[in-house]
Amino acid sequence: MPDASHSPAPRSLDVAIVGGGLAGLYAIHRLRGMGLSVRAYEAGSGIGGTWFWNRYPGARCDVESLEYSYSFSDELQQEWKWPERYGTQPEILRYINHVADRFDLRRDVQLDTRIVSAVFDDAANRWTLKTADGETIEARYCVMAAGNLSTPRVPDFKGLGDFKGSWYHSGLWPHEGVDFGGLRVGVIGTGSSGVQMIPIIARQAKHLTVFQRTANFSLPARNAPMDAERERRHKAEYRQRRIAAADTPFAIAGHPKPTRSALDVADAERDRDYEAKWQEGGSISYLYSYTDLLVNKESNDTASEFVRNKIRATVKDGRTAELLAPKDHPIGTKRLCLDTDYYETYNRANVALVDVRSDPIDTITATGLRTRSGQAFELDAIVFATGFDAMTGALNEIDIRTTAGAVLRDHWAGGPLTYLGLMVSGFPNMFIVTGPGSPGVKTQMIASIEQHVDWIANCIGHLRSAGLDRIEATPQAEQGWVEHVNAVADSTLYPLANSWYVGANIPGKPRVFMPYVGGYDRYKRHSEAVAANGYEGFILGRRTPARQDAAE
Ligand code: N01
Repeated sequence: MPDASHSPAPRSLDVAIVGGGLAGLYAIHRLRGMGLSVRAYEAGSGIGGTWFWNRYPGARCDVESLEYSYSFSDELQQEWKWPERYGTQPEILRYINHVADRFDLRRDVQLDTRIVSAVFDDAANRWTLKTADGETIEARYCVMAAGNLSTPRVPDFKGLGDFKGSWYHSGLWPHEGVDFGGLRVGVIGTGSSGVQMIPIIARQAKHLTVFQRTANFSLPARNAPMDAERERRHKAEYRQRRIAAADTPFAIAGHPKPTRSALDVADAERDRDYEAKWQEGGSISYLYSYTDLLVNKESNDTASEFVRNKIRATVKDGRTAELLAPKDHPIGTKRLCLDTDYYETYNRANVALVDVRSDPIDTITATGLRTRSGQAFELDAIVFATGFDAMTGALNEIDIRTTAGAVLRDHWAGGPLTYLGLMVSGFPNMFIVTGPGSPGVKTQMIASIEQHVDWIANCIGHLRSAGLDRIEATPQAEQGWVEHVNAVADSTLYPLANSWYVGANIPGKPRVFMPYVGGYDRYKRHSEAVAANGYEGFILGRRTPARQDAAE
């Protein structure tokens, strides 16, 4: 009989993967294909990460479906049919589940399992992970694929516990959906999530009040059913298009590189250019109108003012239009939203916009909320579209440390430090997929995920073939990369915005520019050159005696 007083021996893996979203699933596929034992641990009760959690009304990707998909299998990209120009959340989740089945990934995903700690034993050269349920996992390498926007944040308003109605966060949406019919609803937040859900909730609710702290630029998505001819042409050129995409800053093909400054063009011609992009829909094409929209404030002003004028022309109430017209940041420096009828929604009789910049929300009451000046709003339901503890939240939630005394939360206390967004000095054999310092969130995310996972897989393959089992970023390389990431950001207009890119949405979070905005193409070339040059900036070694390795 088994002895119940003994807990089972820890599972022993080559690679433990944290997260079962797009990154974790591709990591399983790629690393398992090298003959490694891998397993992904996913907190949700289903795979899909972002697309599993963010089920709010109107949730869809704002990168076109034919681009926002895996490229690693030509059969997969040829056979999958996207019904619309932009994928809805249910459609993308269906796609992810199809990929998991098609490549037999599920057997290496453990659902409903939250990793709470990861400790690297310096002498044994192994990671030990613990789950919230007390399970222990040991692994030579750890791949953090926990997502950049996976730690939902509800602001610290007083009184939320007293609220008698229902409340929701965009990133923790009930699976059964929410019926807002006949209700007085308040939406707090006007980022990408708020902008997508507001038009739909407005159509369902008796009354909708939008509480806006910062007006955001939004462009029309111009979503439509997939055009059969367009799909056929795209699929016929898929491989070439993926190669072309890898040579662009956003990892998205099909947008001719601009050649002129916005200031080199006469006003009327510039307006015609912006109008054409406005009609075409999509954010990349608009930001690609001229070479310097993200680096020259004067050029950017022309693009920002064009959109402000569109808002003024759309929203009938002048005061509401001015409130909706962003003036505190250049267009594109906060994540540019894409919408369907967002500004038009404010012409509805049942929709009101409240400026909570000048009069912030103070208290959630039993029957609604109250602002600092004492203005009260009666609400039956509150939706927090208030964002995430971006880029660092998911990893800081895990107690990551080493027996040599390094603690990730301490190492990152002044802001995240990484080398290439892939590794952290002092934390050997721990890789991050699209972490801080990576271009991931500023690109077609799946392209960056595939590039990072391929880099990690090649790195582990290199270690194995060289008889090595340990890799660590040097503090000097990490410092150099962080300085470079900041210098690149400082050469652009991005730092002018209070965005989640700098952690501005989280009170007390150190203000550090986190994504690498030098472009996917530049990053890919650089990170691959680092590997080709013998992993410059990393220390590679061997810790495990050959005998022990053979026994594993
Ligand atoms: O979150 P956000 P999100 N009082 O942080 C406001 C991706 N995404 O979930 O700007 C009042 O952008 C906050 O105001 P401010 C995409 O990368 C993609 O919308 O901080 N308001 C802001 O308006 C995106 O960027 C897709 O002043 C408060 C809003 O809440 C990222 O996810 C769709 C507040 C938060 O906006 C995050 O988007 C959805 C307070 N105390 C998301 N605290 C697509 O692909 C915060 N706010 C389409």
